[in-house]
Amino acid sequence: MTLLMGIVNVTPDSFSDGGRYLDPDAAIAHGRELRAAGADVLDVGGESTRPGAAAVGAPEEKARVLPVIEALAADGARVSVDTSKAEVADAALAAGAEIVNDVTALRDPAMAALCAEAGCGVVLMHMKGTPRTMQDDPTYVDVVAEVRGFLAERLEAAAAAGVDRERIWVDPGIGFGKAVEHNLELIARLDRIADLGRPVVIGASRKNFIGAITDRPVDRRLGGSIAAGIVAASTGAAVLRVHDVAATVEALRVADPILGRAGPIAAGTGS
Ligand code: HH2
Repeated sequence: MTLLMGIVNVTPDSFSDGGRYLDPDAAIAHGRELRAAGADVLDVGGESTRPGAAAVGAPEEKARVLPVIEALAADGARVSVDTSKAEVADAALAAGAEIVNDVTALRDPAMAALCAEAGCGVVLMHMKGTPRTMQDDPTYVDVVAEVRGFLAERLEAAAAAGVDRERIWVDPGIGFGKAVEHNLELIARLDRIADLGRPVVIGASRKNFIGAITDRPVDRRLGGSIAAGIVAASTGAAVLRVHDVAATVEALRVADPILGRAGPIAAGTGS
């Protein structure tokens, strides 16, 4: 089965849902809703990575994510923390998170050492440049080869730092220093990322390339998000990071058996 990572953004400025779940109770309720809808992992983040977002200090980021992670982990949810700060990751793991989702791919040696020591799961993501600069005319000779090469190098670096390779997922970083055609090419050729031998995560949900193609604002990109996610599952993604869990679960209930990935087909009368 294709796994789903449900997004819980505890931020005032995330690109699609900034400010909606800044209150911890609202974020916890949202996480519970996503889990009830079928999310396998809840990805809790306290700092937006959208181009131009304000930087957040570790104390503020911790204050945002820790109560949410604690409550969701206490429910028995599998939680990942979306952070590139070792201090935040450390506290999040102590609060019950099991996975560190680092959009900078453990480039901070302190983060690599922490993940090795904790024995947690890790998501390594590709980003060209920094969130501030990444969308300033990104260029590649061969985007798939370049992203694959980066992820291969980061996999080796993480393993060399002592992170268990079996606990690593890789992510080409849709929208992180990529023009529309780069995102499309990556999604089309996930087989070349999957051949690194680790599960591939894709975060296409509601992103700008979908808006650029469909001419829809961020709150009307569900159809495009489902299309990108399902195509990604068919080309090699094992995990979809999404905002709209219920609709994606429904789409995967049809797509997974076609891809030969499903358990038994249940529910519905088939009429
Ligand atoms: N995308 C975002 C944030 N974290 N992590 C992974 N592994 N892959 C992604 O594609 C990814 C990610 C950006 O999306 P979102 O969290 O909705 O927005 P923001 O960064 O503005 O909070």
